[in-house]
Amino acid sequence: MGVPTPADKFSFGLWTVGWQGRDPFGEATRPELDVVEAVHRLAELGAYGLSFHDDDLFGFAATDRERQIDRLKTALAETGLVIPMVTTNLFSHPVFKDGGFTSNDRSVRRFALRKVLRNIELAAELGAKTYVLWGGREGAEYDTAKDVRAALDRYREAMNLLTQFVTDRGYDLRFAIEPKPNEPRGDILLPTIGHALAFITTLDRSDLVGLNPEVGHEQMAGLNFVHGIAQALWHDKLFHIDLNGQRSIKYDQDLVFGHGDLMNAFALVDLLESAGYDGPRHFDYKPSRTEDITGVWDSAKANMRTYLLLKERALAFRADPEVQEALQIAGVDELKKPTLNAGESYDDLIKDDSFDADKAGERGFGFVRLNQLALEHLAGAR
Ligand code: GLT
Ligand code: MN
Ligand code: MN
Repeated sequence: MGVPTPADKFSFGLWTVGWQGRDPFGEATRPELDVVEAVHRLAELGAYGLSFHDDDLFGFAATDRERQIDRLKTALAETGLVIPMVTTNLFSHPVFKDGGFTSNDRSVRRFALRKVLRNIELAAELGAKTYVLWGGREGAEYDTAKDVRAALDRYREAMNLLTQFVTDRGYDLRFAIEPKPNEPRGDILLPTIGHALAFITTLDRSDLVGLNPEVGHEQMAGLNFVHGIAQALWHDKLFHIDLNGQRSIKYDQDLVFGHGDLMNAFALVDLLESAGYDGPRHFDYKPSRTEDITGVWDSAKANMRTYLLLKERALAFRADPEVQEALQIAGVDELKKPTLNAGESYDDLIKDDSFDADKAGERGFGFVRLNQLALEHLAGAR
C-alpha cells in the first residue's frame, strides 16, 4: 500500500516539480529542470501523466518549439507517460498585466486568444482530453478600473470562440475553468467554484466547459473544498482537479496534498473515490523553496503516498461497523430519501399534523462521535 501505479491516475504540472523557488522576495534556489528528466522521474515514481503550459515547454518566445515538442514526445514514448491536460500561460509576460481574455486592451485580448488556439492544436495532437484555463490575471486591483459586466461578456466571447474551435476541428477536448479568489490580482474574476458554475450556464456550449478546482484556492476564500467539489460533481462539472495543501486564509501556499487541512483532505479522497470521479488526480503544488532536488522528488512522492494512505483510511472508515452505526444514528443516509412520499401532494403535507416538534427536537445526531471515528481512522488508531 502507498506505492503508486499508473492506474491511480496521478499527474503533475511541469511547473510544479520544475518550480525553481523564485518568489516575490527571493531568487531561485534550484536549477532548471529539463522536461525529459521530469518525464522520466515522474514515470519512475509511478505517476501516469504530465501537464504543462506552452511557456513551460518552450518559453514565451517559443524559439525551439518544435525541438522541445519532439523531445517531449520521445520521452513519453520511452516511459508510457501521457499528457492528460494542457493549459496556456496568460499571466507571466508583461503583456498580460491586465489579463488575457479580459484585458482592457483589445489587441491583447486578440493575442491571448491566438496563443490559446495555437496551444489547443498541440494539446489535441498530444491526446490531452482537458484544457485548463486559469485566469490568474483576469481581474483588477481597483473597482474603478474594470467594468466587470463587460469583462464577463468578453470572457464569454472567448469561451464561445474556443468551444466553436474544438467543435469545428473535431477535437475530443473539454475545457476546465480554474477559480481563484485573488493573487496575483487583487481580485480575480470567477473567484470561486460557485461563481464559475453560474458563468458556465451562460455559454453556447456549456456541455464542453467544466471546472478544475484547486484545494488551496477555495480554502484561501475560507470555503470548504469538499463542499465545493460535491457541488461540482452534482452539476456534472468536475472535469479535472488540482490537489494541494493550504493552511488557512493567506497567500496561495501550494503545499503538498494533505499538508494543510488533513481532515478535509481525508473527506475529499473519500468523496472522489466513492463518487466515481475517474479523471486525473492532478497535483498542483510547489516543492518548498527550502528543498534541493532530492526534496523535490520526495515531495512529489509525498503527494501520491498521502493520497493513497487517505484512500486506504477512507475505505477502512466506511467498512467499520461502528462507523456504519454512527452514520445510521446521524441520519446521513436518511437525507437520500425524498421529503415527500411518492404521489403525495402539498395538500397532503399540510394536513399531516402527526409531527411532534418537541420530540424531534430532542434527537441527538451524534455528529461529534462520527467525526471522532473519522479522526481515529485517519490517525491509524482503529
Ligand atoms: C499557476 C497557478 C495554478 C494553475 C496553473 C494552470 S498556473 O501555477 O497557480 O493554480 O493551476 O494555469
Ligand atoms: Mn495554487
Ligand atoms: Mn492550480
